[in-house]
Amino acid sequence: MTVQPFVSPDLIRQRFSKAMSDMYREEVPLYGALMELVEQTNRDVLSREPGIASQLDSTGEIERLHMERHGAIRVGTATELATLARLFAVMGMQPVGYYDLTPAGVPVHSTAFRAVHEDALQISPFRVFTSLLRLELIEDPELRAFAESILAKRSIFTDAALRLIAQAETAGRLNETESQEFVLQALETFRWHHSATVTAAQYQTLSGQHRLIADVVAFKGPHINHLTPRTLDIDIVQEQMPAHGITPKAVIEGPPRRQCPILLRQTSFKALDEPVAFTDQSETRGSHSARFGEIEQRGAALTPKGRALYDRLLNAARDELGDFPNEGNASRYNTLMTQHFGEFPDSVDGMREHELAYFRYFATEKGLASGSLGDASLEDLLRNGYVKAEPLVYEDFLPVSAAGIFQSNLGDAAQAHYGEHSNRQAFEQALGRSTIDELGLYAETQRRSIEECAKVLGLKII
Ligand code: OOG
Ligand code: NI
Repeated sequence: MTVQPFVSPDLIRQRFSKAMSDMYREEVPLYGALMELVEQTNRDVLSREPGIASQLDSTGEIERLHMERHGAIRVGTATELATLARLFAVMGMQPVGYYDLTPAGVPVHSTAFRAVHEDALQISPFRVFTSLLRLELIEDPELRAFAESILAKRSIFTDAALRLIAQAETAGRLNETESQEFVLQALETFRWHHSATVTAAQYQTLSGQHRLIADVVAFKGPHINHLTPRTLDIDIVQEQMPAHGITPKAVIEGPPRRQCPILLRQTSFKALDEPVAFTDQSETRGSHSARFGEIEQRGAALTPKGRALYDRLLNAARDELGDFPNEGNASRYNTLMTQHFGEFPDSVDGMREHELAYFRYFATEKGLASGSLGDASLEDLLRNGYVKAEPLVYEDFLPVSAAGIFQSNLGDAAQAHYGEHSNRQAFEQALGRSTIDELGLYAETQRRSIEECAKVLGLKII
């Protein structure tokens, strides 16, 4: 008997991300059209702007760009969330961050499953924004009990997936055959189902409470609701979407356009109406809209100070707008954002000087060729061109933007008022573990890059 080699969790994640993308492209052809538009735009940007190309080259991001994407799902129970955490762990994905969407009228709280080390992110940066429905926010006790009973009956994982998760946990890893089977079985959880688990009337009642509740409760599983490729110029994609038969949402979420991109900018196209069969129908005579398309542009991860500045400027622009951004006020919103963000330094040096962003430091050719450098400080090394700083890419999400993405797909009618209900503790209890603080991860990556510079330049400390 030949012994099969084990497959690393990073490689399983890379394969899973590809399998998911292939499945979604087949199910939602507009996603394929969007991917082509993004690929073309990225090619154009790289050939037009050699500065961006060489920056992405030096950080290694150029190699992950074509496979970079995130998805999103919504689950209904604590057990579903906890089992998902175990499934994602097989692929080296940990829950990072806590997002409360209730202030924006969406009855969920969320985390992002993703790889946490820069080396692992380099192999596959695949992330899944995962939301847990907060049934306790349904006011009508009868409806809440009904939703709970429907959810209690479903099992969103195949038996083989559960067996392979348990095996990966006991053995510590999976071999080649098991990994291939795992990818196929895990994919089943995210598949779209044309048949609902409730009658047409029950669907209407759930949807009447909140469209999101119907989306989670009325189906067999947490269908992936979008997959998002990463573009190097989101304004171009936004502008060109209509010519490709894709209608974008009114505004791009996140910071305005800048020389030095920060955090995350996102736009999406509206969810499609898709035929479904309710349990009292023999054919697909009903319809449900859940699945949409989104694109993102990623920039620098911000320090707590940078993030506080971002939040302040975003809130100031939104307060001045006086309403949610929409078709009618989009151009005023963009103007206000640009005006307010004039206060945010827009250069690598400016952001470093004010400690607004995290950076990765790389020894330069000059540094490597320089022989003994004595006791140089990081600032000395930078000034003399022995080391260079590149902004560390933001790997996470933004709650206000996420709410905007949810809302553009749920329609304005879906805006409910839940007040402030942040409950990280309840979320983590459901998850079965704590979520990881993303800021700590960025600080560690930055520190490791400084240590690496010290090592290759032969310095004890910098
Ligand atoms: C998730 C929406 C949030 C993002 O990229 O911020 C999101 C959802 O609709 O389930 O995907
Ligand atoms: Ni998204």
